[in-house]
Amino acid sequence: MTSAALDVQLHDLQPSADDMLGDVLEGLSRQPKQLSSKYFYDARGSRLFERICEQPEYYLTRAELALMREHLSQIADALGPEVLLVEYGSGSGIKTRLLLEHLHAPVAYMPVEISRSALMASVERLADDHPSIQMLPVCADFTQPIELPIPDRKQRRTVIYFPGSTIGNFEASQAVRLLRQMREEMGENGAALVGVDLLKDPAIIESAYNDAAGVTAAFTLNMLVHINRELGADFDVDGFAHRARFNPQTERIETHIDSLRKQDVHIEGRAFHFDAGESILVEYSCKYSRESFARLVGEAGLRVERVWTDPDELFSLQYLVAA
Ligand code: AVJ
Repeated sequence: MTSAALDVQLHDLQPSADDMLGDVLEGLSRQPKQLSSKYFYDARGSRLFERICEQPEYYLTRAELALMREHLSQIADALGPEVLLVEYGSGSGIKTRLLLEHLHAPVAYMPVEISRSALMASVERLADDHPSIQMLPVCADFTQPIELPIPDRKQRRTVIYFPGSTIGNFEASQAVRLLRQMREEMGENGAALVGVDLLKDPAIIESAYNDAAGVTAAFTLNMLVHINRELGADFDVDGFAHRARFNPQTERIETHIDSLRKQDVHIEGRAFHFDAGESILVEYSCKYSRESFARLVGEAGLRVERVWTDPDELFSLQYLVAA
């Protein structure tokens, strides 16, 4: 069997395996309790996230795809020919495919992803369909500064692609840090293409994180299932509930896991007490106006060159260059 995927060279920066036990013990010792949203994503969590994207209330994915389909030729023209496309996270397929198919002679596709298996799976799917685009998978934590490998053919410009409103998971100060790092990695002549969910009627936003079928609730509580399996904890999942509310002051969805009763949870011989109603903060999903995102970007030494949106202005794709 011959396959383009077999020739793909992995650029392994050997990201330090995250210390899940240390992290979880520390987060549950805080007041209020807090756990990182990265612990949603075991195999089941990733499947549940894909199902969230299909729920009628979760407009983000549909709106982002719609705006891309509508504006692809403009997007490709803005990026220009012979780009090195660097993606933060491994391309979940369809959006990345759309871009690669419409870009003008891209020199290489470089997903940066901490999970070696997710990284290689995504590249293998793309390699056979795009034999003329060099696949340069980088195993690394994209939140840390990285030295990008050099493609065989020299790029005219480096473009960092960060779709899906993942930027919304970062608090403002962290988001600025990440944008500054993007500016470093893309260079003076580079650009970034960032998917950003827009502020809108809070009822629409809240329902996206509280779908009627309960998929988001299952996704949220799966974090406890994941921690039980990975760390031998004894969370009684039925004793907790998902709660996602839009905070109008901070303009973000704040997702919590609430304890339904007074209870204790044990991890590695340590006990963590929960009062009835006590919660664990597990995720922020920040929403931006065009103005508030432009301000954020400005703090990172970037400026917004173009914004594409879907017809209902639910979601935006922001094209950023050095200020
Ligand atoms: C993948 C981070 C963009 O915040 O909307 C979806 C994750 N959480 N439903 C988001 C998520 C609950 C999602 N991001």
